[in-house]
Amino acid sequence: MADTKVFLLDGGSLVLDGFHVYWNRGPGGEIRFPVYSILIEHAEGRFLIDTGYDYDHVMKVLAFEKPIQTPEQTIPGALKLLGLEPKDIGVVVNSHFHFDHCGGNKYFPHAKKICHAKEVAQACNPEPFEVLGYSDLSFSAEAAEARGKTDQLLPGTTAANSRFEGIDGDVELAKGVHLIYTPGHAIGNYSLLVEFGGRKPILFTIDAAYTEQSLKTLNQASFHIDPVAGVASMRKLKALAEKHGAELMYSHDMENFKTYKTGIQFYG
Ligand code: 5PN
Ligand code: ZN
Ligand code: ZN
Repeated sequence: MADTKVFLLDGGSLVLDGFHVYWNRGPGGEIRFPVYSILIEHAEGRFLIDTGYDYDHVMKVLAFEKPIQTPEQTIPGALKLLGLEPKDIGVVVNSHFHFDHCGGNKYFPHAKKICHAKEVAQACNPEPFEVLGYSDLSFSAEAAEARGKTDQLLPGTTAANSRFEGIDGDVELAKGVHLIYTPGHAIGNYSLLVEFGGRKPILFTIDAAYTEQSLKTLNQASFHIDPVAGVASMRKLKALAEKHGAELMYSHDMENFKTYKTGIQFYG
């Protein structure tokens, strides 16, 4: 059986204030942070976890986040570095539907799509304080229609080819690839644990903990639906990393990201 490989697709960067990254703690001031997607080459298929942000969407709706994204940092561009095209991806999983995790979904009408069972409904009808987070609706004809934003849909995106299979709780996506239910940041947030034949596991916190500092201090981002659940999810991740002897990797931590393998380098 072929060994599992994990590639990180660099998706560019954004800026937030320190009080958004570190809720009620700060310090304030601009923090530029990375956005990336996770490609898993597995004996059971090619799985893409998240699809980054769409530059034009961010410039139109959240220009204050100052996006920087080269052509190689778009989803098609990052796949091309690996000699791949969107059609080569069989399964797309979204950790949640904040705009910086679903912006490239539009390139995968052919793929099987998976998310938490409550996440599409949340994008269709977000809490008032979640509206900006769930602002890119190009991933789902259903959500775009529910929010009156069908202008965001790429021609060819239909209810049928943007449908999601809903899951709940911890789920083994493929052998040794575990989706870890970590609600709080989003109603249906997932983290990801990947086991390998020849190296220690990697636990991707995704947005349950933006940075190493977030997890260390149990201090989540200011964007969340249930902060108490968010703290419990961070404790769950700490315990899981300990149990598996896993290396922790964070979703939006520039200092750590600079040490991560990207492009043609991989884990596995
Ligand atoms: C990067 C970023 N910026 C704004 C929001 C938001 O309003 O909810 C989630 C989120 C983000 O991840
Ligand atoms: Zn998020
Ligand atoms: Zn995020």
